[in-house]
Amino acid sequence: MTNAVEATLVLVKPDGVRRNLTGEVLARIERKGYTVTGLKMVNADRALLEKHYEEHIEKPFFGALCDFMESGPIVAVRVEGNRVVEGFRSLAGETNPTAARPGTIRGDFGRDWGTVAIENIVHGSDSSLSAERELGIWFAE
Ligand code: RTP
Ligand code: MG
Repeated sequence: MTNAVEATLVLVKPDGVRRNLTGEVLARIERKGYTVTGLKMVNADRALLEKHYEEHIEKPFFGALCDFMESGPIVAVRVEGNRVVEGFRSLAGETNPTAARPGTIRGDFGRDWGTVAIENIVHGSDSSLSAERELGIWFAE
């Protein structure tokens, strides 16, 4: 497991794009030694989000999460590197910006507004299987 070159999906969510943090996120990814191998700006619709967040469809925050993710453009990034799935989750920090440690993207930049859907700047795939599935959704031909 120490040598496993893989790809992950990173999303700069609408709050990150609105706050001009796209470059900051990309810089942290590149400084860590990962390689950006795909990049696009997307206006997500509900159908795309239902595929992406299929594990959350029954959750009480799902509607608010979709409203948030549809509130502006998203920057979708394909990132490659050794153990990058785990590595990017570590760069991102915990889901809730209050709990996320300083030095992580969410810890440094995430604002805890107490909204139903947590606004936390970035998404990162949570396993290499999820990454393959999600890259197929966001980077479909
Ligand atoms: P992500 O999928 O975006 O990388 O974040 P994650 O794995 O850390 O968190 P996940 O549990 O997959 O939740 C997906 C996104 O939904 C919003 N959320 N709100 N109010 C809440 O309890 C709540 N829980 C999740 C966040 O935007 C979270 O990143
Ligand atoms: Mg997740």
